[in-house]
Amino acid sequence: MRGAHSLARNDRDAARPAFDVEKVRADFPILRVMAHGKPLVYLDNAATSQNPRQVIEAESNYYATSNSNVHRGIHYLSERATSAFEASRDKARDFLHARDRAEVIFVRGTTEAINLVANSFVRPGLRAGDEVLISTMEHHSNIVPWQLACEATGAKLRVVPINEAGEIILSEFERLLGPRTRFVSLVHVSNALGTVNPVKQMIAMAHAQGVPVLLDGAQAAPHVVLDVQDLGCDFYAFSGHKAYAPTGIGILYGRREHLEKMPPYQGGGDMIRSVSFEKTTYNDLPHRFEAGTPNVGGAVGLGAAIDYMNEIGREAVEKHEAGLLAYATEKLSAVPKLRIVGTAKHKVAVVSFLIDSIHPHDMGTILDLEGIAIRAGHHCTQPLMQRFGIAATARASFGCYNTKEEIDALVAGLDKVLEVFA
Ligand code: C6P
Repeated sequence: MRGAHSLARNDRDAARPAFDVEKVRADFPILRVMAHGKPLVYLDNAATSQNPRQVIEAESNYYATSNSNVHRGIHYLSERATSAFEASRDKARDFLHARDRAEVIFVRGTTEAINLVANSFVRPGLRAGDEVLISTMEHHSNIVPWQLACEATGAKLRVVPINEAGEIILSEFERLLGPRTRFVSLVHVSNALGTVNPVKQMIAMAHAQGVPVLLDGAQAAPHVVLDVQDLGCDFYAFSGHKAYAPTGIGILYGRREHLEKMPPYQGGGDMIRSVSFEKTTYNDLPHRFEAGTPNVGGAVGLGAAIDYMNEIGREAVEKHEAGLLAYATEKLSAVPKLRIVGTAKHKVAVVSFLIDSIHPHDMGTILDLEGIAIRAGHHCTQPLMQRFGIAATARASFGCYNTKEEIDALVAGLDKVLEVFA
């Protein structure tokens, strides 16, 4: 993912002061919360990351000075709201390195983005016997929309297997990409394992067979420098709330040539050009896919989160998080009876683990009393859990503000877990 885009970013990184995690932590008011009387150790960033004050202030400032509906009014506030909303679209375009702002659609999050593509791009062309290809490590959001589309059309859902480390088996992907494959939908980074998939290579393989590809970028967006043109994907989806932005806002990127051919997903205000009872004509891209009043405040917050990530330096954060992953892997591996689930060569800072037969929910509860927030459960990846013959894992997932001291706190918390279950 290196091009002129990244070079410009490298220049910006060189001019920036060195990454200072304490300075970053000071930007996140919630990190000062005491949980059960203990300093909060927030290690559930894959579920939802926290917002820096720059994002909270941008959103609150929007409501204090500009709140209005967008694209509709001709008054002062409406113009301010519209320009703030559209400025965030431009930031999202730069963040993804999309060619054209018309390719950037505001949605509620990854789930809505995938459903939009399943219903509007894939389903109308699916016939009985056609195939949609996904992988074993998909989140339910990237399984169920395809099952619904397949059930409605008689198409088949095919699933690429993974190895014990939690990596997609590329030879199987190649084998499953057949003449009936109509669409491929893949997770860029696994939420449950942390695996970074070789998506650029997989997209090239799919395109060689003429098959378009969607990437579920929910877990990649906050951690990996993105360039949708370099990746070559047809669609890319992510949620703001996992990337230091508010909940209820996300982005669907789609190549213009696809979006132009797609029927609207939802009907309503703003997505039309003219309406009569006889015939309705639709608005231009991207508004055609943004029916109804959007989450303007959320979009403003997402724009501020993108500014924030750029300001602290995306490459610097990647490096910081790689250090956390290496440290967490080493320290957790030394905990007696602990087994890491997901040991791919390329991972982001997500560590799923099991300790003996202790239920992950019990671990989560004991850690919570120590002020440590992790996630325990199937992580909305039940088929992946089945692949490993388990029902759930405990998962620590890290963000730009986490520290090695917090990993030490997690390990100390796990010692308590072991004591309780001794
Ligand atoms: N994963 C987790 O704790 P939404 O809910 O639409 O913002 O994101 C859904 C989603 C889609 N794909 C991946 C890879 C995801 O990780 C998620 C959300 C959270 O892992 C909640 S289950």
